[in-house]
Amino acid sequence: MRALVRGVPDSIVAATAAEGTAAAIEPDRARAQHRAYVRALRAEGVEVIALPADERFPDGCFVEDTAVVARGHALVTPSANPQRAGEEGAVAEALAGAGLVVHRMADGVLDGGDVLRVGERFLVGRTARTDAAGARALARVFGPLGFEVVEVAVHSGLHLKCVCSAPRPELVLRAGLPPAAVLPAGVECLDVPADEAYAANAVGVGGAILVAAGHPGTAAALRGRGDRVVELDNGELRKADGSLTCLSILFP
Ligand code: CIR
Repeated sequence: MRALVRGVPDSIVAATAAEGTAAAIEPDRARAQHRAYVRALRAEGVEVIALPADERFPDGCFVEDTAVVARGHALVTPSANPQRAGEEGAVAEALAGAGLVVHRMADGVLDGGDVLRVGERFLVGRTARTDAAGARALARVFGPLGFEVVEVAVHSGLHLKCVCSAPRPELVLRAGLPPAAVLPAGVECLDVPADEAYAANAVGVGGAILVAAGHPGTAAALRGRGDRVVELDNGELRKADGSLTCLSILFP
């Protein structure tokens, strides 16, 4: 497995944050948390491709939003957030350098944080960041590669994956969404405790699941099922509405 990540700039204090909390970020602490995330990926055998921080992009470390990757192809996705315009340039170059076929969108917007891959299906959240044209672009690129694209209405929050993830292909961790009806047969849902919605965003790598620290119910539920859980403090990046999946683009 490989992971593309991007460093945390000092300008992260100007990152977009719904609650206006980014200004309270301590960049050095955020960088330390980001380094711990990268160390955890490496510890699970992931080869990390690290782009340097770019001060022009306060939200740049949240690389997940800039591309969707599967089966050797990458769809590079422009953001509806004007402050994030241009982030995708260096990401596209790096993905092409890693040997992926890179596709661009002719129109529309999409954030990777709205795209949940579950097996051969992409669930795409319709949010302020992802429109119908974005969802169509996803289907255009990944349909011929064997994927089905299913839209999911998201009525609150930034992205679909703020409340769910698929840390293993047959396991969806969720806090409300997605509805079970949109999941492929054989996929199991694990609902996180009501007061641990943030922990529904977890990363499966190697033999482990990376979970945001401070969510003991979620960690215990996963451990109880036999999963190895690595807890990571993501508190500074969370102040900019970041979660764990958003810090990397994972591909074989
Ligand atoms: C933004 O508003 O775009 C960033 N501050 C946070 C992006 C988080 N992305 C993600 O969870 N996929």
